[in-house]
Amino acid sequence: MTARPARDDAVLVQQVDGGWRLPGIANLHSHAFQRAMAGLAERQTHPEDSFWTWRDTMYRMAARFDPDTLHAVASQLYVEMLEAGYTTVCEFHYLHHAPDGRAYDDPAAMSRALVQAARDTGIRLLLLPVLYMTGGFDGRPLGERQKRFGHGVDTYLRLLDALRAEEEDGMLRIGCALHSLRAVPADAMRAVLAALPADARIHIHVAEQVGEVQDCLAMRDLRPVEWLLQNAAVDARWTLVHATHLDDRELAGIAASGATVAICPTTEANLGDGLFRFGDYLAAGGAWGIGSDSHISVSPVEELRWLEYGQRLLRQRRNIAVSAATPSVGEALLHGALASASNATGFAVEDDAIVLDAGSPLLAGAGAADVADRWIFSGNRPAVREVRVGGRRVVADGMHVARDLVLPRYREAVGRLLQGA
Ligand code: NGQ
Ligand code: ZN
Repeated sequence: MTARPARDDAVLVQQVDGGWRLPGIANLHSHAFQRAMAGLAERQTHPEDSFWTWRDTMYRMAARFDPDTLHAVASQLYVEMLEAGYTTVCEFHYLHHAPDGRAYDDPAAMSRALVQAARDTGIRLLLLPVLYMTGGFDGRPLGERQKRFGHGVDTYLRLLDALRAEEEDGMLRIGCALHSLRAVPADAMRAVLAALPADARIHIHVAEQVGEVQDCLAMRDLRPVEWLLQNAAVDARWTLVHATHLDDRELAGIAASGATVAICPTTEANLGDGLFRFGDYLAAGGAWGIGSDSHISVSPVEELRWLEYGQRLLRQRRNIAVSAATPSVGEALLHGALASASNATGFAVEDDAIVLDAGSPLLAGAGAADVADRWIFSGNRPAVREVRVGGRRVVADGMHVARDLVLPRYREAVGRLLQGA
């Protein structure tokens, strides 16, 4: 399979009655449950707070979920995504079992909660059940709080099979996620990849933290992306999540492979990961998209804006994400994110559209040529007025049609999750 070419020549913005129509945006990386702890990990817990101390806080929250609370939180999240202009979500799902690690009576119960949330809200879902086996590159067993994430290769493949029976009408697909190289031994990775259908989408976290690069070098003699490119047939079916710490060869290798990098700028900033080498990667012709990951922000505007701003701050220059064909940064960013969507998600999403409100002050006097820049780079008022997914109108007047049903259930679920926290 080859990557589809960037759609710089495609019409991006169309004027419609009372607004500006754009294609829907794919959210390439989500851990839905983390929406319930957005803003709750911003207090010092240790003088050297880091990604790893955040992870302890996150694990404490992860331990409290059951299928019911997961459904309530994911439904609210997907409402927020749709209202913000995301029409497809790739759900990187690893809260599989009960907190003590035992499978639920239905081993797919937690996955089904996410499927139900997507159906209830009308977002397209690429569900990526995650294979998670070890607590580190050295193969150590899962920690107490990681037990509910764990699978063997056989039970994992059975989960994928059970869920594939649910695939339907272009709204739900099942892919495969490998949590990370530290969580999946090499032989298990090979066994799972060999068992997947030829067109399965494969997502993996890689090289997000310097510590992970160092551990990989120590245990496997190669950097994580280097190891992955040498040990798996990485191609356009693959999405590499974060890929923050790359040397020049790794960066060129990903770009040449046709894989998509899922960049999650607000989460990567929040967690102190580092800056993805976006300018260099664009120059190498690499495919990329965005993800809201931990959902401290649920806004394609903010992800794209900070993707560009990170490079401006780094390079002390302006207008980085442009091409000869597209001098508008906003348009070039949207084109880039759109170009990777079908490879990364497996959906052809031509039917999905969002309409920006022509009456919004940030679009006063706008013409088709500057709508994208104004949307991405001015202010913070939500401008999405209407959203259609697969022909169904799910957002009208800026509000999701099920907003009032979903929010009370979310409030109640968060109340339960935080009780005694
Ligand atoms: C996750 N999230 O799986 O939710 C990870 C943290 C880990 C991000 N890296 C846990 N943003 O990587 O071990
Ligand atoms: Zn993630």
